[in-house]
Amino acid sequence: MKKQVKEDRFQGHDYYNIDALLHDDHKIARDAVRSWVKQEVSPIIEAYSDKAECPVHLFKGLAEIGAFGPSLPEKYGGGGMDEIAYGIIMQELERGDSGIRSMASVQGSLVMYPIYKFGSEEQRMKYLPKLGSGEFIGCFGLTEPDHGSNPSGMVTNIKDDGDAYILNGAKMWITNSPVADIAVVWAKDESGVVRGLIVEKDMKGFSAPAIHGKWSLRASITGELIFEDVRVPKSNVLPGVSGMKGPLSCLSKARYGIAWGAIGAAMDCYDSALRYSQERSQFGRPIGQFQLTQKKLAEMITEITKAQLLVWRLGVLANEGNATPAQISMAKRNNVAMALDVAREARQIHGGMGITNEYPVMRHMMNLETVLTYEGTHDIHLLITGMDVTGLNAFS
Ligand code: TGC
Ligand code: FAD
Repeated sequence: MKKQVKEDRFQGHDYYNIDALLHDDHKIARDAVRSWVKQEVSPIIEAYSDKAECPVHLFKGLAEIGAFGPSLPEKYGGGGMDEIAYGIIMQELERGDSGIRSMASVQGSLVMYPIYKFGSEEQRMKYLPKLGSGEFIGCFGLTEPDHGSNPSGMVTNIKDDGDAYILNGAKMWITNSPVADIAVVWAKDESGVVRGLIVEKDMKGFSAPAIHGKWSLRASITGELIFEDVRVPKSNVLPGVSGMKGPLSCLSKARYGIAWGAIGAAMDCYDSALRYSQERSQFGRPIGQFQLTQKKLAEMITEITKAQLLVWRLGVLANEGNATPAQISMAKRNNVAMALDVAREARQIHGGMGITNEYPVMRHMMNLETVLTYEGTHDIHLLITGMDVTGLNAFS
């Protein structure tokens, strides 16, 4: 017999009436994405996570709701909205699943953004409309097998060959790579300067095998990028940037979205735990009546509220063009760790049921282990804050 899909009873939580700080456009975007997630993601996400498969059919729907590059100009396939709208959309997607938010983060912030920001007009017009509409899937290759937290040590390289470059090397842990049509790849030129290239899937010598065996982000597909003498036309090099500033600027854009996204996962765990605490009885009363359960729930909503205020202010700064990379690091680190703590506490409130896929908490908890690591680990972001406040660099 086919298993009945449980109804998604999620309700948003806004303890400090942060809604009053939002514009109508923000609330419209939030409500539209929330109902899309209830309709398209919640009914299938446990099954896709269970079989460790990416629901690639959702790329088109994500495009239709404007999840790819919400704050990029409409002319270039974006949504033409502000940074707060971008954040709220990521929050609602990650409420569904971190892997679904990842699909949007990579496409919008790590592929469309560098082509928009650093690409030629020809590159923009060739790739951005197709990426924005979901016709093309993109991926972002920075991390290498031996260079994760320290991407500037990368060994992937390009050598001049007339009207093209010859690309060699390998990238590791690349979201969407096995299903991608194009990859934005960061490689060193013969002078050791980092350049960005757009590599197309059919280029000879390029392959993107999948990585299997993940216990986290199971509904997201992850792979490698392998380049064996790939001839990349010079017209595919991003002309507008050289050096680590290129990839790191993209990371700032994506980390900002993750700072919002993590709140979505936390809210879903809190919402499920709150409802469970009211519906589940032990010792003749709802478990929510026990002080120890109330302590967990009270601390969860306190931390969620603090995180909401943090990203709201960060969003205002981002809209003014004043959010610094270090401020973004602080928010990414704080909010992802907060969400993981909330997921762990919510798991306890659900008792044994918390480890099953009847409830979303264990899936969020496992996903958040990746989110804590990618886009800069928890400790790397701490060191970025440390460097910002002391002026002393712990990395060199
Ligand atoms: P450093 O010497 O500090 O800086 C080089 C240049 O870049 C500038 N910069 C930034 N610009 C924008 N945003 C940022 N976040 C920036 N950080 C630095 C900087 O001002 C400088 O500019 P200029 O003009 O002086 O040249 O660079 P470094 O190589 O020493 O970097 C240090 C460190 C450790 C902070 C950096 O390497 C780092 O952040 N490491 C973490 C690696 C990381 O986050 N990898 C993520 C890979 S992508 C990913 O995980 C995608 S998952 C997607 C998904 O599925 O959702
Ligand atoms: P390492 O850098 O080897 O770190 C291992 C440990 O050492 C960590 O705890 C780290 O904090 C610690 N450490 C390292 N250096 C220091 C230091 N100086 N001081 C203190 N502690 C330190 N990358 C991409 O380019 N594109 C993608 O699309 C992408 N998607 C991903 C999807 C998934 C599912 C995962 C798991 C990763 C993805 N990544 C992607 C890679 C991700 O960004 C890296 O995993 C991350 O940056 C950490 O690198 P690493 O795994 O090599 O760990």
